[in-house]
Amino acid sequence: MSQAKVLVLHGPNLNLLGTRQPEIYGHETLDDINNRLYEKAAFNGWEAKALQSNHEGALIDAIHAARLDGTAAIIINPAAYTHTSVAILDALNAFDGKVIEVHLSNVHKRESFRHHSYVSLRADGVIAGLGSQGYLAALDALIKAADA
Ligand code: CA2
Repeated sequence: MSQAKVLVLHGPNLNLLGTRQPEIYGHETLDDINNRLYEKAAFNGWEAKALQSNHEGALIDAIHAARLDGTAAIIINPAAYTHTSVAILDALNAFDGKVIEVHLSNVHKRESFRHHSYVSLRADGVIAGLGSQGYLAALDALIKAADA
């Protein structure tokens, strides 16, 4: 059987992880997080592919590609697009697999404009406030759900 594929999408500014605002977003870089996801996926017989983009359209294109290449699930931290992007919501609504939304910070403890998420209208699960551990928890949940 072919490996289950998971696409990990990181939205705008997350390329800066580990360089600024560690009190909110932690000390790890995006590469650190992606490498841990790749390792966990491989250990469990999954294939993870990560993409960060500062451009809404690039994230949408990646979601469209995932519809066609057998991707089983998407883990997405849409960053600021969480709170603004009907276009990313629409793209995710056209994807048939599982979707887990992850936020490093607890958006509900922050400014009120971060309390609303368009992506949550589609997400099967939402994890916020666990730092980089949230991505691993999301992958863990997907693997366990597929094994169940
Ligand atoms: O908590 C999260 O993961 C967020 O998705 C992060 C977004 C923010 O707009 C969301 O409300 C919550 C911001 C990502 C910015 O990342 C940076 C990382 C390091 C330095 C500066 C920005």
